[in-house]
Amino acid sequence: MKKYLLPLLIFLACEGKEVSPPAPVEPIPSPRQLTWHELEYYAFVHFNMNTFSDMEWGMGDELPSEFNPTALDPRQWAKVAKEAGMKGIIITAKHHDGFCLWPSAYTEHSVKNSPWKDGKGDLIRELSEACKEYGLKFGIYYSPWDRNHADYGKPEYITYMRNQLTELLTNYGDIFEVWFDGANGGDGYYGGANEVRTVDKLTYYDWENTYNLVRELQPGAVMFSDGGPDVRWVGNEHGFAYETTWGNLMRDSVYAGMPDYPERFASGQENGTHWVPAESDVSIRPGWYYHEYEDHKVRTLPQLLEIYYKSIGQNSSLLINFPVDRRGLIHEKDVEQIMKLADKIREDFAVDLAKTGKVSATNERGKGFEAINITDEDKESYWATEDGVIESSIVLTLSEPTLINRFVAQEYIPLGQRIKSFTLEVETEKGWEQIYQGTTVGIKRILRFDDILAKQVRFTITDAKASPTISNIGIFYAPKLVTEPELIRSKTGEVTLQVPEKGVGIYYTMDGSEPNENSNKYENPIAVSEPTTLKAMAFDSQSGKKSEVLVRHLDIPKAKWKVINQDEKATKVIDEDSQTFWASEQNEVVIDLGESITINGFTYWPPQNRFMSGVISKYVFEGSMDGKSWKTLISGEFSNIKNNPIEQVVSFASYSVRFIKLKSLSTTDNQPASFAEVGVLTK
Ligand code: FUL
Repeated sequence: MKKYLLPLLIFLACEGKEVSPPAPVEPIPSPRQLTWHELEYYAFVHFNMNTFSDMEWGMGDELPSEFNPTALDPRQWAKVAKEAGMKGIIITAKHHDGFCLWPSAYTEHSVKNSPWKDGKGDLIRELSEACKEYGLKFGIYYSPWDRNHADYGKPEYITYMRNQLTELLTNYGDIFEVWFDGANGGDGYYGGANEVRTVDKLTYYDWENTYNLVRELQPGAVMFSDGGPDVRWVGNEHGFAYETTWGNLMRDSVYAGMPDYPERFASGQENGTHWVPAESDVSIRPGWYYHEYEDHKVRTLPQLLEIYYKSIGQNSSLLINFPVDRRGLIHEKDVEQIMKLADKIREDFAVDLAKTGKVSATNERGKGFEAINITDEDKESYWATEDGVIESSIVLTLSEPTLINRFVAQEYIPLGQRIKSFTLEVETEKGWEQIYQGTTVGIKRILRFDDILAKQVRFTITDAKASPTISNIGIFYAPKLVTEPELIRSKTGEVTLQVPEKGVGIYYTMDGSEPNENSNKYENPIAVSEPTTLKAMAFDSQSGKKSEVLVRHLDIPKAKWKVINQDEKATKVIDEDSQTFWASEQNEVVIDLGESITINGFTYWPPQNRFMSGVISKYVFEGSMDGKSWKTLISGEFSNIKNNPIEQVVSFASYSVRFIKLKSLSTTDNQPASFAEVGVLTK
């Protein structure tokens, strides 16, 4: 008996010893934030007055009678979101123009005075019920900025805002997220029907008490704004988080609508004091609201996939917006694209190769924290190292050499975000090769790399705040996509088409028909001398796979155009390249079209560089026959252009001109107006 005692004691000591979990690294997520993290992917819907006024930011003087959807069906929205794999919907209950989608008792500016359902409708109720029916969470977007309300800017408006929030948060069941938009017209560049322009965004809204109200009425809801308090803006409207993305934030230094927020806080902060994770918001079209002229600009599958990998794959949640159309439906094209994304994500992550291999680690904390926990289905089980052991590796040995190109890692975030840097190595026939070096991991990190035939994969944590904790690792092979052609046009009107992959053919049409592999094969640049719709696709004859179709409406060429301003760099305004720009000290650009032309609109690309100085927010567009006497053809504002610097398309009644002038009345940063590209519409 004695001879067995010692080994038995050793066995019990090793196997049975309870090991305590690693101490948390503060800050850590609250239970409501952990529930929210699970959602990962959900929908935004922008639908209200702007849908009917064709604007991005209404002025607040629109009439409720304009709100008149013909086939409104929130159940269609819920069905689409559900089938796309999204977990909830957030609706613009009130946008900057102040129009309310529910019959608020505190304003006349709502659905109750619209023709929709004879004023008896309540869209917030209908959508909340549709979400329930489809098993989706329901969230509310509420714009603090209000261009309609007469008290905006005064203390009375804060009472109004809280009364409305009380309506929204008590009458429609559980709310998972309250979205407070920080936009406020850029501090003085805009005006509205009734607003006073002098609010101090730091103090005016008395956020603390508004937050308390939301907590009291919906304790389970997270609140979103630039600075949280629970979820933060990712700092851009492209839907991209960053290589380094922390859940931590110096929350007390941030407030909603801070002008320098993107530069300072969008990535979070390694030493941030509070857990305020990132949410990436992006629209499926260039604008947030529906505009018919964007029907051919719905994001392509490669673009949507890029968004998926740069948001969910970089420690952020993803909020994709549907600009519901005037019927009150998610447009067919948007449905088609979001379903393609859903299918592709399913395809990319269909088989987890990590699950079929063997797992080992250079260090294990002990019982309950073994490496094997990273491949089980239980998100509560995780691998951890002993205290003080930071540099450590997980090795996954595949059952046979296998082609891979995706790697997923997830930290066990209830104990805080810990990893500061890591590497990924792959063992091939030729030995070990480092294929990735990165910084943060967080709730989920997805790495993409070229196809590689792997025998083993090694994930090494090279630096962390404390012993790392990993709840999941995955290895995948994502089949290739054929990317649609890119179109480049020269000043003379010539069009070049190109694709990144070699050996892929490009086919196009110029008569509006859908291109296929039997259409014109692109060989040399195409001369396009009049307004034309060009459609092109790429076809990989080896795999038989096709790209999506590129659709571009090309207007007249700029061959004869000359910029009149005396600065040789000014030609950048008409070089057909939106990446180059010119800043005008006179805050205007004057262009000679070389002949008299009937135009019915103009286009403006703001500068696309990182700092985007001189983005025009208010403009006047003039026309002239002789370059001396000018007529104003249209004036107005470019709404939301700072956060969403897309091409602006402005239409007006036809007019014959030889000269055009785009004049800036204000820019978003008070710097001289910058022009990346100016064009005209003639069709
Ligand atoms: C921005 C707003 O100004 C846009 O109109 C849109 O609602 C977007 C989601 O947030 O700040």
